[in-house]
Amino acid sequence: MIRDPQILDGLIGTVRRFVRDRLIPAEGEVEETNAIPAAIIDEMRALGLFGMSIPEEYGGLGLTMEEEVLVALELGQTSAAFRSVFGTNNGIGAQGIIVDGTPGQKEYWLPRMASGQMIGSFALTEPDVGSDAGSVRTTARREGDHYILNGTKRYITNAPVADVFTLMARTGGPGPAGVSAFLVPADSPGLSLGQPDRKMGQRGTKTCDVILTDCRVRADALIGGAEGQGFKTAMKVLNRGRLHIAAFCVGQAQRLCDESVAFATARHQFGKPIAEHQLVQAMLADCATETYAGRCMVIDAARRFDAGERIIQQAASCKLYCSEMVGRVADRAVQIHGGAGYMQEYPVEHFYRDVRLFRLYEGTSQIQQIIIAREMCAQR
Ligand code: COS
Repeated sequence: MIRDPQILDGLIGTVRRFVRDRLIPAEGEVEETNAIPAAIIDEMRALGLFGMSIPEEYGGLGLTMEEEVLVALELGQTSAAFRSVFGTNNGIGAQGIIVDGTPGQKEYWLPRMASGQMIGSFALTEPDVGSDAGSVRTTARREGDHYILNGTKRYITNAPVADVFTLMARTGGPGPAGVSAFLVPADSPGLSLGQPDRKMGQRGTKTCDVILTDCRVRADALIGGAEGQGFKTAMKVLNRGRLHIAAFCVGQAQRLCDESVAFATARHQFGKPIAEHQLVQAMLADCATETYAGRCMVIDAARRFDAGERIIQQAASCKLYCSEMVGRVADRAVQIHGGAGYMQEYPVEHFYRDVRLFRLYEGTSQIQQIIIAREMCAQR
């Protein structure tokens, strides 16, 4: 659903110019320094990028899913690390509060996240808990007006800079029904951070462990004020997050197509641009076709989301297809560039490493397949 096409066009135009004029030129610096320049983070705040998906009543732009997907298609056209700066505030770090938070939790946290004054992060994964998200081992024990949390959360995006974590911990018996979601301030007594993770790609993105040792949080930190709802909150957050990631993958694929065309038309072999050789044309055509297919499916699923349809299957299909697709596109882009594609002077080199993560986080491809097949069978 697009509320006002003119306003959305204005926003998309602004994001497109920001990506082209500010972010793409800074990609090399981010690769070198493994950090996003502070001036760029300030500009992101000024543009309202931290609060795109936060409702307007809490100071955000209140984008619908379709609008968010269209913006993500633009943001995807530069290094993924830039998105990670504000990605958790729009996505997994804020959506738990938006979908299941109490009015008090919304009023306190959302305006601060929308302005970018505070960073929200999402802490589900643990050293021994990944795909089997319902088996969370971190515990939360009620003690008077507080909960005492113990456990370790792993590979947590934006943990080094976060002000608050949407954190899943066990308050009840085994399985998903025993999991609760908490809003844990980063300065809570007993919370500490691990060393920064050293990753294959997406340089500039900050991740590390979050360690809870008798960490005390107030009882009103429980999202929605009800125990045992945390797994469902996490799943609802991921439904939306998976659509966003899928759209972002399509943006990345589009950039890879553009880089490949630019290279293939400029590079001459056998007396003509390599873009005029049919085997290169085949690779370009496959990239463009798959990118277009991804674009169509994410927009369709986003419209269904906005219409209130159950989109668990579609979100998983989009995440599965688009993350696998951008991997194929990145592989072909490197192939089209030949030896140059292996060199750091060309952006396809780091895009190739960066996009590998999309098949892993917010649910691996195999988890998406399980979700899709389960939904198909449940509908019979
Ligand atoms: N949306 C809404 N509700 C959902 C849901 C979804 N996508 N998936 C499950 N639920 C609900 C179920 O309806 C069920 O509710 P009831 O108890 O009322 O019936 C409840 O949650 C438990 O679901 P289920 O029994 O399916 O739990 P499982 O342990 O079998 O879950 C999967 C399996 C694979 C779906 C889940 O563990 C998962 O998504 N894993 C991947 C986690 C992930 O993405 N990790 C990445 C880290 S975050 S960056």
